[in-house]
Amino acid sequence: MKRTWWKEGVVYQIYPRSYMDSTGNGIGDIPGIISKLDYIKSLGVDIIWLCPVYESPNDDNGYDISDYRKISDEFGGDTAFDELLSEMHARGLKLVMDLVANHSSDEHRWFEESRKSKDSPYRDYYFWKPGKNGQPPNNWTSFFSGSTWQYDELTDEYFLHLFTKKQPDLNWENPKVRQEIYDIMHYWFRKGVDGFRMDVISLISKQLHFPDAQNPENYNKTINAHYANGPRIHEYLHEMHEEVLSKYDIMTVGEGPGINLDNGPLYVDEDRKELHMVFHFDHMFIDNGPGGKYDPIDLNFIRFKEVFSLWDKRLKKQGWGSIFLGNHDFSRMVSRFGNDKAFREDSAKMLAMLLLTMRGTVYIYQGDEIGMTNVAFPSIEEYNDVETLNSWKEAEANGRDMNAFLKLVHKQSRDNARTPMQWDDSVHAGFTLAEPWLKINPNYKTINVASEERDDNSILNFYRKMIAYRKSDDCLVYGDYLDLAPEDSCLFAYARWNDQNKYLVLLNFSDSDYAVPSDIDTTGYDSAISNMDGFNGKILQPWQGVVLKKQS
Ligand code: TEU
Repeated sequence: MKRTWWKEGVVYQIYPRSYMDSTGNGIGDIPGIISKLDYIKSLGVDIIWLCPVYESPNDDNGYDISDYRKISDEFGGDTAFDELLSEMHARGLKLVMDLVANHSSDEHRWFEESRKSKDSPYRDYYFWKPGKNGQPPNNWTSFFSGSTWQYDELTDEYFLHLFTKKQPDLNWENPKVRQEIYDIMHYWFRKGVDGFRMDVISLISKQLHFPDAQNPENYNKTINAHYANGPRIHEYLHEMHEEVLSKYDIMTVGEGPGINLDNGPLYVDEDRKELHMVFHFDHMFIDNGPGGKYDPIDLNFIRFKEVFSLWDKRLKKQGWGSIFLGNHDFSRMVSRFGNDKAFREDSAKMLAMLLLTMRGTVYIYQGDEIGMTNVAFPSIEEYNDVETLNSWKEAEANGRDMNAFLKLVHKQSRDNARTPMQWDDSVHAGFTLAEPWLKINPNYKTINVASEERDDNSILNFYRKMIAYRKSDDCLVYGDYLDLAPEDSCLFAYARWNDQNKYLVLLNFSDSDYAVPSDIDTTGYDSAISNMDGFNGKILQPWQGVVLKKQS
């Protein structure tokens, strides 16, 4: 297994709108991030992944880019970005940007030109099709509700948008489009950026005959059958590798629906020369029913563990994994996988133990290091996320019980992860002096960075301890992994080992004491780190995690 900085590094993800506002307009910005770099460094992380900061009309908060070479003025513009990069490098932190290349904004110059006429030299930068009997070209539905086709009167054709109608899909079949994207990547790499997280990269190659979906109501099936892993995806990524990625010492992590155990290695197998890592969603979509996230099912813990084991096994010889339990698109990790009521602190710490003892590169989402939780705004008016708002409209149109749907919004909305960072207990949580763009979670009076800084036993200080612990032995990064109790309904128990060391990790995912099964032999091990005091080798307290290290 080849050793590299991006395998050993711990990544901290920032959603810039919600991190820190320096100007007093209620919106987080880059100077705000710069003012928090010492805090970020103090966590012990090595890499920051910054969600999009480019110029954008913000229909989807930056995932709709109107100029790929310009940093949005709202975030501080190019000057602020250059300063961020140099301040980060001065502290030994690397910067990974978000590359959103499946689609642009409809306000990008390419699209504005493309719309103008069927003969525009930019027409083929996007997918334009005539309708069928006054209807869209096919029955595909967008990730964010409604048809994926938007009619445009000017030329009497429809254009494709897998996300909102302000996010038209780029046509990667067109070599000029690919070259444009490669040039943009060179531009940022030459500036010194250390990598890209590639947004929905699994969707860039399309099925050009645009077949109707057979089961449009089963959204996951449709994604796999028609949207993801198109026929030329690996050809494009290999080309991107040859033209751009191979020329720099950078890291890449591709994101995407439809990335699964069968095709995952095709993206990340080192010999294939495509990407370094992918974000798959097998554990993140685990509570989605056939109709998607607003048709939820109970979390199956055995399946949850199995996802980690299967992916580890699949990638151990052919690539490298990404370990994460939350990001800006999902509800808060402690609310989903832990217990954010009676055991918030314990379970948040235990989940940190899971993240930081798995094989793969670890990604920590802002706010998880202080145990931030889901929010439950009393009315839909207080939500901002376009996915949430569109799902709401669709549910209304379908005559669903809207009180029940509001409860689903509380559970599933992406805004759970987007409420501003809770820095202290002052007004607006120290995030801004103005009215914030999205309301602060009312629990900021008790859950905030300042109070956790003062408490040696806080979640924050536990994260620092756990990150340092992971880094104390690269067995925890590269060492082998085996689930020791895959059928156990409460316990996640696994071994990590290499030629020098061996660890047992025992995590009690329940609200009760739990006896370690007798076939897990802990003799000859010392308790090395735990999220709470006291472990007698036999009984784990509710949400207790322990890492045991074999005596040498
Ligand atoms: O997300 C891709 C994606 O798969 C999401 O649509 C996901 O299914 C959904 O958010 C789960 O609720 C990426 C970005 O991370 C997301 O923020 C963007 O909205 C989206 O792409 C479009 O660029």
